[in-house]
Amino acid sequence: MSNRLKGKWALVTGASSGFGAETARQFADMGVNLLLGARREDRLKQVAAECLERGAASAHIHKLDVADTASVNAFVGWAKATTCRVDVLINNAGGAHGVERIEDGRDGDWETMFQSNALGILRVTRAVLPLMKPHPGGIILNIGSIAGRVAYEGGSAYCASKAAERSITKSLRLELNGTGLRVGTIDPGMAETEFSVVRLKGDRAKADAVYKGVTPLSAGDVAEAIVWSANRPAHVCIDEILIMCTAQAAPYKVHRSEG
Ligand code: NDP
Ligand code: 8X3
Repeated sequence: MSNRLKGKWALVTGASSGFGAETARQFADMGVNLLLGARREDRLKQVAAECLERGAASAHIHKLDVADTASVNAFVGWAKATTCRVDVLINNAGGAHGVERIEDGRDGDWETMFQSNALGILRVTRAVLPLMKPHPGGIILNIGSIAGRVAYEGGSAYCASKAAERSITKSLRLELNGTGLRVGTIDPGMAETEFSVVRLKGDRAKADAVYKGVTPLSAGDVAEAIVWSANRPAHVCIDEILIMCTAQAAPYKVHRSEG
């Protein structure tokens, strides 16, 4: 496979674990310069060290809370002081909080999901675009979910926040038409990361049960789809990828083996 990413600058949000960390590692394998953000700086440091070992051209980290405009602007100001360009933006930061039905839902959970999964993408994209527009051929990939396409019980706010991601991606694709910048969404189904531990408020046993009897996607599987999309030639835009493990045919249709 041709490596069109060597020496390019990639900014990854939510790079401290899961898809974001693995995407950073796979970009590192291709000799990319990395700008990595998340709230847990200790974890970012660890990921950056691994990326340098794996061949990243450079790996820079800075604290980022995508739910806070001031934090996003400070992060992008730092990125601008580090480099004059961003070629690849991966809007990955986010997650789910709670599995309650609407009648039992909590304001805090709903607000957190919309802040990170929907408004976070808007904030980060607005701030980063000036670093991308002078460089046609760049790409913005937002991380959506099967949940943004199919609603399920107990997922109302999460599904809605990912449906918002889908609409934001489509609007951005239209707005950037003619600039040479590409825009797409990568929509995974169930993948074993810290996602379920976060969603289930740290209950590890319940989180493990989500994947019982299934071989779910790994962070590596999803990162491969992200990196492959980013590595297409400049005239090719992968608008969307829906990626699920073989055992999952829909959010609520998962075949589990016994034992
Ligand atoms: P993880 O929990 O492993 O990773 C989530 C990442 O997002 C962490 O790096 C976390 O960093 C970061 N993050 C969360 N909130 C914020 C915030 N406010 N500001 C900055 N960073 C933030 O889960 P995944 O890797 O699975 O999730 C990544 C994305 O993929 C999410 O958008 C999720 O909704 C989506 N997704 C996940 C699926 C799955 O089944 N795993 C399937 C489909 C989509 P930190 O806490 O350090 O800030
Ligand atoms: C995460 C996948 O099916 O839990 O976005 O909503 S699912």
